Amino acid sequence: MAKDRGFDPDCIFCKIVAGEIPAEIVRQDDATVAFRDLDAQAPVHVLVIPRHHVPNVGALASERPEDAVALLDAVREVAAQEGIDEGGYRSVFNTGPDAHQTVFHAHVHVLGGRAMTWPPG
Ligand code: D5M
Repeated sequence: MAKDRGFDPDCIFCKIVAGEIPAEIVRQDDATVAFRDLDAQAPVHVLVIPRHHVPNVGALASERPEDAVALLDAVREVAAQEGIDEGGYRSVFNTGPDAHQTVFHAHVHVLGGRAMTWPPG
């Protein structure tokens, strides 16, 4: 598929959206896909991503605000589905290298199932 603003053939998360590489998908809708993080940092660790390729959540909010809302809605639904909504959960957007962003396709980490500490490292 040709590279366009919505799909980057070199992006691992675009490949998950396209079904080109496997992932344990727990939820999906027209705008988002949610799947388990390969490097889980908590008993529940799900990544929620927009289907459309943008490099980070700020770009998503400015370029596709409707997808940003869908992403937040999906976080709430994943938390309920995973049974972590009552105990509480953390939603993390890493933006840029200093924040330890390693995959430059917008995503939110949804972590739960254990007590979190603050401040984060
Ligand atoms: O988070 C990027 C996250 O993406 C990191 O926690 C590992 C995870 N990851 C990377 N590749 C995969 C695949 N193929 N499946 C599931 N999870 C994956 P960041 O905020 O960029 O550091």
